[in-house]
Parts: sequence; C-alpha cells; structure tokens
Amino acid sequence: MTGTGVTGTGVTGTGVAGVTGVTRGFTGRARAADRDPRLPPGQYDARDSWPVLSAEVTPELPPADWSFRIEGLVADAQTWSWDEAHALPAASYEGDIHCVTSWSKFGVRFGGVSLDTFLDAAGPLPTATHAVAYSHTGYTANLPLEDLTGGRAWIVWEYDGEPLPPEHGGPARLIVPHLYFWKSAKWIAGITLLDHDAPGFWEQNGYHHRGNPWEEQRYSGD
Ligand SMILES: Nc1nc2c(c(=O)[nH]1)N[C@H]1C(S)=C(S)[C@@H](COP(=O)(O)O)O[C@H]1N2
Ligand SMILES: [Mo]
Repeated sequence: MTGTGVTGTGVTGTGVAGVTGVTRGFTGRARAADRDPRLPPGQYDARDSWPVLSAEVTPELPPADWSFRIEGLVADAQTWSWDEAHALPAASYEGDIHCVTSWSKFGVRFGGVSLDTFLDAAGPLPTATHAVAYSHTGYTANLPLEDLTGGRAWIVWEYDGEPLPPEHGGPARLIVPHLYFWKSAKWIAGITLLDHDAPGFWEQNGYHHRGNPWEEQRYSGD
C-alpha cells in the first residue's frame, strides 16, 4: 500500500496522467490476485500459529469423564461415552477455520465423528429448527440446526493425527468450520435442539446469531 502510493504520487507529480492510470489499474489487479481466495473479508492468515481463545480456564477433563449428549426436540435423547463415541464411524475435516478476532488458518485436519451420525441416532423432531451447543464448562453457542447437518459439523478428538490438546478443547470439541470459530464449542458436552433461537455466551454479548465469515457476520446487526 505505501509503496504503491508513493509510486503513484511520483508519477502524478511528473504530470504523466495516462501512466498513473495504468499503474493504478495494474496495482489493483495485482493486489486482488495476491489475496488468497480462501481468506474471508477482514481476515488474515495465521499460518503456523494457532491462538487459544477461551473464556474459561482449561478444564481437567479425562476422556473417562467426557460424555456427549443430544437432547431436546429429538425422538430419542441419547448420551455417548468416550468409548461409545469412538465406536461410531470415523470422519474427518480438512479445510480452513476462521476466528472472529480475524485470524484464519488454512488446511487444518481434525478427526472424529460427523455430527450427522449423532443426530441421526437421536432423530430430530420436525419442530426442531435451532440448537444450543453446550460445554462441560458451561460455555454455550447457538446455531440454526441446518448449520449442524449435511456433513458440515463434527465432534472431534484429533488434530493433525494427534489427540486434541486440552487448551484447544480436548478431549473433544465441536467444529462447525463454515461459521466463525466461536460456534465450535470446546470441551463439548451436548447439543439441545429447540424450536426457536436461543443466544449463547458470545451471542448474548453482542455477537452475531449465525456468524458466517463470508458475509462478515461478526456482531449483531452485521
Ligand atoms: N468452551 C469454549 N469453547 C470455545 C470458546 C470458549 O471460550 N469456550 N471460544 C470460542 C472461540 S471465540 C474460538 S475462536 C474458538 C477458539 O478455539 P481455539 O482456542 O482452539 O483456537 O473456540 C470457541 N469455542
Ligand atoms: Mo473466536
């Protein structure tokens, strides 16, 4: 930006208006092409760093104490232990994640089970339209049920082929990577299906109810 500005000003100063126009046009295209198409608006590439964002102290939660429940507007509310969850068909996500504080991370790999597998077992009722994901620590995040189905959400316990580190939500967390990462509740305990939207922790504090990074839905009203 600075280099471009200086060049443009210099050319204008010499009075070669036509050349200035060409320079600006070329620079604009070059900068648009440099921007990684995987990067949503207002985000930057965090590359090798993976910041920890937690409203709580990282809990001590051994796998034996972890469980995951689906309840609310379902035909058959169910709870899975660590072993029961691991007996389900494995699934993985490889792709990008986007935090509302503006870092994105490309090509991350998480392993676990598709949320569809859990939801299919519980059987959402036709009246279920929304969900609240809740953590063993009390953290909550609301989502339209649609955003949790169709192979777009997972319960994961592996990162890059290794156990998910506790500070990143281990032993297991939710990931909903097509939305800002605050929806991806760490230390996930369960999901309640509802017939209405019920704002979670950040949503009660001014954040957007859906949080689509491609539409920059950061704050309520965006
Ligand atoms: N339980 C819990 N889950 C949480 C959070 C939290 O504070 N508590 N923070 C959210 C936010 S704002 C983000 S960006 C991601 C951060 O995940 P990370 O710390 O693994 O990067 O977790 C989300 N899930
Ligand atoms: Mo975040």
